[in-house]
Amino acid sequence: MEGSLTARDRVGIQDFVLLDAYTSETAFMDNLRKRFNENLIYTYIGTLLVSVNPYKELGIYTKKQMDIYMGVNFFELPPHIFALADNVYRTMISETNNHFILISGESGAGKTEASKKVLQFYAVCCPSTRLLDNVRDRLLLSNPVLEAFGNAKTLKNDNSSRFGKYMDIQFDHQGAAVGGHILSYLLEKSRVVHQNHGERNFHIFYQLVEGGEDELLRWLGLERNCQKYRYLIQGECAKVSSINDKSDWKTVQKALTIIEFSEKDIEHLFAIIASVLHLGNVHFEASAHGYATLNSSAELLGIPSNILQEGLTHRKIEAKAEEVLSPFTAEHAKYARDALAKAIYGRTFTWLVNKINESLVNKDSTRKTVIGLLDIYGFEVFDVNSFEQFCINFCNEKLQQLFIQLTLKSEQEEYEMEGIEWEPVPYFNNKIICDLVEEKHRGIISILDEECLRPGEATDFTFLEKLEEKMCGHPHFVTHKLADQKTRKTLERGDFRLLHYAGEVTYSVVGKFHLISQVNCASDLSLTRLTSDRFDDVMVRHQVKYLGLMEHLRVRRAGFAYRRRYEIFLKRYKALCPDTWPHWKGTPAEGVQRLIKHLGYKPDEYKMGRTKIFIRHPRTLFATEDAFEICKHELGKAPATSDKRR
Ligand code: AD9
Ligand code: MG
Repeated sequence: MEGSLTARDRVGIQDFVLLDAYTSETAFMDNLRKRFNENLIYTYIGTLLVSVNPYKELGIYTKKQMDIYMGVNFFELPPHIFALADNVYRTMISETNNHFILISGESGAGKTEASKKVLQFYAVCCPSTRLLDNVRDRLLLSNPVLEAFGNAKTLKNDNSSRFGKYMDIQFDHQGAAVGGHILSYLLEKSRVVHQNHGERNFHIFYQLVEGGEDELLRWLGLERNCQKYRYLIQGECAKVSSINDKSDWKTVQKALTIIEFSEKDIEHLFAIIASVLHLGNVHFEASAHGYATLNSSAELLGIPSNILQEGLTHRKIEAKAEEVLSPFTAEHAKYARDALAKAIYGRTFTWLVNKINESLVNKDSTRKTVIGLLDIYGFEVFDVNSFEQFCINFCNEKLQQLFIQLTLKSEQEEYEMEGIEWEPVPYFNNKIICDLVEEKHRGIISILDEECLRPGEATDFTFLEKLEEKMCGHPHFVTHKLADQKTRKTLERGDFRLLHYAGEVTYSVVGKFHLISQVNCASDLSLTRLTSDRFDDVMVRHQVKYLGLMEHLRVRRAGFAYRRRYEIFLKRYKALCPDTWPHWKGTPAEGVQRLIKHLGYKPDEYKMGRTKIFIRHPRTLFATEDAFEICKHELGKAPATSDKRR
């Protein structure tokens, strides 16, 4: 399909490993751009899939496409997320071990969409019975529910994940999906009470107000007007053209029913969501209106309103055997109100995930294997970055560390272990930044913990001073004092800067990392808005760099696309050589040597390790695999095996 020279020139190369100028970032970018212009958004680096977000429907995720990719050799068809999903699935079945798919990239890169495509592929392509159809539907429908409660419009993405999600899909020994489990991380609770300009609260609030039935809204004491609710209009963009809150509300309702939320559960759920909206409207002058909304909130939460009022406006001090109530200032009371709203929403989200998990439990206790899908929110840099960005970016830092461990590091270690001659490829190991954040007693988190244990004494600035004292001289930490020398960019007094693997981020400690209200001007918005049909050079280049794709390519290129233990390789292909068929008496390594000599492998195409054969290019293996298929077909004498790929 992409074989002829002209086609190659036009659509680029589908696997970067075959790129002639493989060390040049320009050639890498050219190839990505060429392919993108032909609507080819996927490219391989060996078994790693690189995807460029097209921001438009390409018609490449149909059932027909799924059928094309099902059970076909990974490198035989143009790169696709379905090829990756299929490859992982077949390998899981043939090797009966667990696998996971790690999706990485900046906010808006397409991680969540990719994870949904993988799930859809399994839902359609795995064998199923009537009983299991239930599990399949619930797995699929957990998505719109979690997205309604955990996603929001941000400046970067109209459907940005504001929590991390790890999903296990469990399969039985026949490969049917029999259950699942979801872990959620780091829900961005601060969004419930505050949104930056141009951003929204979680989708579910707008869905309820726009789409909720009249009767329901009446019962919840809500008006059909987002502008009436303080928590919904901080970003001044309650309406988003790409989002239809009304129809999304219907989808979520249907999904909740199929996941088997009872009517009571659903009632409670929306009573709590509405109570948060009412809470947001509580203000602390004793006006009649203020108390009315407080009463609505208390009623929906099922607590007496005087208790709620007291809790929001007073601090309880325990002195000797007595409890004394001391009144808050209005400012403190607002803080208490927002803290309560965040806590309520956070707990509701946890409850929701638990309920979904109950419905995904695999009732059959027989042995199962798992494919894990990790989709977290991407690396974030705003004008003002708070504790939440710090957590998100640290999470991405750890993910990058895992990626390095699994690809660059383990690949090179395997060559060493197998005694394969190898010129190590240098790469940036971000462990130094992970340590800076998480090291016991010395990392930023430990120092923050210590400071939090000194209430009354510790302030934002004592925290910053401690950081400066302990981190001084660290190559990835910049204080405002050193900012000029190191990066030539100044920092405010309450800031520190981390040089992350993905770029520099300045964090503000004011309010000890509390969210700082920030107003972005409208021009910032149009800068950040992404459009289809445009290959954004700067953005793509940045990600190629920070995901370490060039290093990855160098390791792959210098390395071997395929490796297999001698006994497994011999077992599969021994019918191709009269000396090894039907039985080989010598060692498996000798058998493989004899076999590949017979097949005509050239010396630069392979290497013999201690326990495995390493094959440089997929095409060598394809030729062997084709010969095997013909042999199996024509002679009917090949060993029986269900796995086409290996
Ligand atoms: V964030 O870190 O959660 O803010 P993601 O998850 O990386 O981010 P997402 O998958 O939500 O990004 O993609 C953003 C938008 O890009 C989607 O809403 C789609 O409009 C668009 N998108 C993403 N992938 C594809 C695709 N394969 N085809 C077409 C796509 N559009
Ligand atoms: Mg996402």
